[in-house]
Amino acid sequence: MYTKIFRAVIIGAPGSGKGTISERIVNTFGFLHISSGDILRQNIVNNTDLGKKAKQYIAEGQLVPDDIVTKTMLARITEVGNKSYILDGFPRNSAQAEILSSREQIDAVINLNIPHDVIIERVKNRWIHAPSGRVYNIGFDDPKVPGRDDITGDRLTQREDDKPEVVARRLQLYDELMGPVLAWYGKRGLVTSFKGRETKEIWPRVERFLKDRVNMG
Ligand code: G5P
Ligand code: MG
Repeated sequence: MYTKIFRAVIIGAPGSGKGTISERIVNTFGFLHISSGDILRQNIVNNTDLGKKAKQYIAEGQLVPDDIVTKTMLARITEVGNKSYILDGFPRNSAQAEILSSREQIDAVINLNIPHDVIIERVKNRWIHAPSGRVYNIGFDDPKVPGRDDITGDRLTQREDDKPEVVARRLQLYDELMGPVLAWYGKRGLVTSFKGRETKEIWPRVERFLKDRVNMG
């Protein structure tokens, strides 16, 4: 058991490995993973009002309007209550960062710094099981049976926003909007950056970083 609640934000470009690293944090430290993209995609699969509103923005690589996402994410954080968590995909711009900081005390910002050429190659090979959100990658994290989800055997699909032209837009938007957010957290001494080309070199450093900070009860 961890005695202190630890609230972390993970930041990184599309395809930088936020989901992959978060999953390892969940398995090693027992944090909850709160991913705005996963929540939005789940709502699209379930065809909820939120899903219907978000679908087109996501397909085009644009941000879903702030008010909708912020409301959803703050509600999820409230629901989680007093538990350690890792926030992935939120905040996504300065307005969201300010609202979050007015509500929550963030302990650390983990910044994944992966070169764009690596990212472009990775997302071409990303396959997902949309109903569950499970993610695979050909050559890195292959499904047991090619093209099929490990658990259900359902056919895998590619994310609508992983088309090359949409990825280019997402990367550009990321640089534009997240530069100021990183600077804002940086000024408060919260950012630790992890630079590299592969998760296998990044993860041990993130694990060490958290082990040094998270109090073990
Ligand atoms: P998301 O869902 O937040 P992005 O664009 O921030 O999407 P994404 O694409 O989910 O981020 P990731 O989680 O950083 O990427 O990366 P990942 O899935 O872990 O890894 C990418 C792939 O590489 C995977 O297939 C993985 O298996 C593989 N991989 C990992 N490590 C390695 C490695 O070492 N080697 C190799 N070969 N492969 C590896 O947001 C989506 C959309 O939702 C909306 C927006 O429209 C956004 O575009 N949205 C919001 N809108 C407004 N405000 C918000 N706060 C919003 N949040 C989401
Ligand atoms: Mg992700």
